Amino acid sequence: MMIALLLIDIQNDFLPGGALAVNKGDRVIPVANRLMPGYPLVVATQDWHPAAHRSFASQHPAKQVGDVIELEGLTQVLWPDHCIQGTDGAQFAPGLNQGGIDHVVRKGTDSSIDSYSGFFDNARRKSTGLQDYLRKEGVKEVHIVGLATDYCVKFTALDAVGLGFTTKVIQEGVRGVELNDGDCQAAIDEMTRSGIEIISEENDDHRI
Ligand code: VGL
Ligand code: ZN
Repeated sequence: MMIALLLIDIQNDFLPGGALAVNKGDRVIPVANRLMPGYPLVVATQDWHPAAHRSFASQHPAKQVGDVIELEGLTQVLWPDHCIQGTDGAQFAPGLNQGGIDHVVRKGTDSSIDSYSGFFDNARRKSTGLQDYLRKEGVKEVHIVGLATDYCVKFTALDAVGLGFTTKVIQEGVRGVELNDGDCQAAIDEMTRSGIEIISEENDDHRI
């Protein structure tokens, strides 16, 4: 049975010192590196925004980071400029074993809409190609690590389970933004309610 490991947005801007730093975000790197050799297929997503992406507070003069606006009819949190295409902040973490990645999916490339999920933009208007790739490879189950628990990990996992993939999130391998207290726990609860299993690295027993 084909299981893929999904590495979500393990990029410099989400690490300590980065533009949209996730607290202890760097802790997911050794977990990802340990897990990778155990999977037949490893897919990494990369947040990959144009410089004038509409999710950036800098594009809305009267607004600040953390403010919430309406964008394309959707609720949108405004972020610091991050993961701009081609910049150092958008590169994968240097400590990540990039030689172990089989396929990269870029998202957030349309300046008018955000894309938290690795599968679709937030309005589900366009797909990134991740689903087609996984189907082509015969993947039935995905295991997820990366950043951030309460945004891109959550929305990728919810889409994966909704698309019919058995979906597990490896708890030591994820860290969240926690814009508001409790956001990460709420994300874990929502994923669990949706049929996603939260497992620990040591119980990840599928290994080939
Ligand atoms: C992310 C906020 C904005 C993430 C990406 O990777 O979780 N969060 N862009
Ligand atoms: Zn982003």
